[in-house]
Amino acid sequence: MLGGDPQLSGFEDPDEYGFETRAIRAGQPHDPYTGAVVTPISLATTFAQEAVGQPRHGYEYGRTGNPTRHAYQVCVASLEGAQHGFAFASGLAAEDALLRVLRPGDSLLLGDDAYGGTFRLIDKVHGNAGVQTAAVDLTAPEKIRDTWTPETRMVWLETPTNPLLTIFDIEAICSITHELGGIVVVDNTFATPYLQQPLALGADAVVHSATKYIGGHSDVVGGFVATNDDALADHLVFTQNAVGAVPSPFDCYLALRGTKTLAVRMDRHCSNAEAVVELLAGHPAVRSVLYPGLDDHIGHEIARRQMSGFGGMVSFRMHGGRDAAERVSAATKVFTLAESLGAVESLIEHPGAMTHASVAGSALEVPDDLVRLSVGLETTADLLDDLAQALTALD
Ligand code: P1T
Repeated sequence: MLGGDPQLSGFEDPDEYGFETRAIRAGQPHDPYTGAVVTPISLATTFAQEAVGQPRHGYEYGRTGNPTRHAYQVCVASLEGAQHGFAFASGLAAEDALLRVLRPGDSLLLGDDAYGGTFRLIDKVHGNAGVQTAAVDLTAPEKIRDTWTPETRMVWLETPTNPLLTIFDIEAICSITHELGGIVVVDNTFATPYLQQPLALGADAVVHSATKYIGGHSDVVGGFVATNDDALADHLVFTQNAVGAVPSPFDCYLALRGTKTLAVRMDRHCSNAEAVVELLAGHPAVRSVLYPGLDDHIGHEIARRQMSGFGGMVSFRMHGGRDAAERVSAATKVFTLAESLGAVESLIEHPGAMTHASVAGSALEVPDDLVRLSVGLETTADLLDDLAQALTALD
């Protein structure tokens, strides 16, 4: 197998090993000449051929295939329990590659809370190409039947969703969608494969913004698709090469490096988020806290079933409306006011004005008293003190 030759790696069958071992070893053979334990950044854009049309090790041109990208693809595919993995230049590029299976006249059902850029891509780019979209409240999976038309091909969802942290029941949604003859795509960015593996629950494809927890350090933009569907994999191989939205070898190296520590980072993201939730839930300025780990979260039981932890993302609504939400977002010192999520440093933002401005006026519009936190890996007490002082500063 390319990039995973067992003789070179001493790592015969990655699937036998646990998550953390695969994150560190899958697809990453030791260098056959030096024994180097780190996959090199392979910069060559072209590869010498044995004879006309006969590449030596399967590589011919850097857009089509690259050894660093291959190692990263094998590794993250293994973590998602997938036979096939494809890296893209951004999360949206990965999404675009998947959406290109749809033809003009086809229809897509979209969970009614999702990243603003995803909605913009589906609505403005694929919408202009003739794909219809209907937003559906997937907390009631039976609504898929009510909204389904003969043109519907795909259900697309995030869980937990961005930014409302809604939980959708992947297994129930897949079972209804498959019965109706469609496919299900799950954006697993918030949960990561460490906390949730949608393919094992019936999803046909998983998509990631690797810019977030997979990269984990706010220094690489990337996207990923994992699937066990051979026809979808053929479409993705074709699209990755034909459209060319591939990540650079350096980007692949950074994302692969981040992946090695995904498990330990997620454990701390989860425990820091739980501490933050406890502080917010008892604060008089806070109207409600949105976190699937809370007993009274409407999706709590489903989250317990389909996730092994509740994640590092926390949203909350303020009693003081938009003004209070904007003021608290601008008043923290350890939490940085910025878009994005999933990295070592804690971030705070106002989704209505920032990440989700493009859903204003749509079925996906978010409340304007909402604040979103990406809880990072700093000292827990520093995070709590920082939020407490920002909330107190409102008085
Ligand atoms: O930014 P990019 O790598 O292209 O990924 C897009 C994307 C896809 N899916 C989800 C769930 C996302 O959250 C994102 C990007 N989100 C942000 C930048 C944000 O701050 O929410």
